Amino acid sequence: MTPEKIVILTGAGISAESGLSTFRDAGGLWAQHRVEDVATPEAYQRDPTLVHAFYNARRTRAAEAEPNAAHIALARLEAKHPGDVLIITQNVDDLHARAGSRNLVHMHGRLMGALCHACQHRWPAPREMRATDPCPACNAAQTRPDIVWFGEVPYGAEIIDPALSAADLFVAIGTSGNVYPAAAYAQHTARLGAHTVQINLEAASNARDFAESHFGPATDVVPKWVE
Ligand code: BV8
Repeated sequence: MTPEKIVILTGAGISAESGLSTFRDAGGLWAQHRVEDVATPEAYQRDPTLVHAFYNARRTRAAEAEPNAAHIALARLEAKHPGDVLIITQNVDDLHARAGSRNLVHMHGRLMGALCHACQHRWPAPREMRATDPCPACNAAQTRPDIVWFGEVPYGAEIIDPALSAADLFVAIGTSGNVYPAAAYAQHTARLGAHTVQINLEAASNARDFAESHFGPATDVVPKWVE
């Protein structure tokens, strides 16, 4: 029998019970900061100090957070079906990796990475990053977090696109379905014949693209779904 190919898309909701803020829930990050001020390349050009303050604070909180039962259950699923499970995360924390997931794409980048805006060299982020930190490769003082901001091209298309095309099962966990291209993956895989499942607190914006829904906290629902 051909093993089932499973693609899992995760969003901020899976890390909420690890203590990390979501974006669009009441009191979420976008209620406290304007996207245009902190999460666009234009914001970085205009006020790099403000942008770094936003990401430095989130990096500190992410470093102090621990993977929860949902991250751990997904790592267990991958261990049970090696080579057949891909996790695509929109999250910039490192909780999936710390839970043990290996077949993992950080499509919106990583808080724990630094990127040179001038030469694209990458290196591990210091806890407190500044634009004036010199690039280890070209010495430019245009250091930024390795994050995909609005208007930039998400990472990992060379892995994501073939995996979506081959998926038998597509599962979205803890994502509101508002940010593209990730929000289009459910419709895309459904049209190609995959079974689509959402696991969330409430119906996502793209709820009509899912054949099956499970509503509840990720730490409760995901381990049960994996078993
Ligand atoms: C691009 C930085 C071109 C990282 C982020 C098509 C139509 C319309 C617009 C567009 C379009 N295509 C592109 C766009 C423009 C734009 C976009 O989507 N705009 C939207 C807002 C209209 N997209 C882009 O600019 C993207 N780039 O498209 O390039 C391209 C593409 C492909 C090929 C060539 C060219 C770049 C997007 C990058 C966005 N970066 N932020 C950071 O600072 O972290 S977005 C931000 O939103 C985060 O990255 C986050 O991951 C992402 C998604 O949010 P969610 O994870 O879903 O979080 P949210 O708070 O919304 O929802 C949480 C959910 O969890 C809720 O449903 C809640 O109920 C649930 N929940 C809460 N607690 C729990 C829970 N569930 C379970 N258990 C719980 N305990």
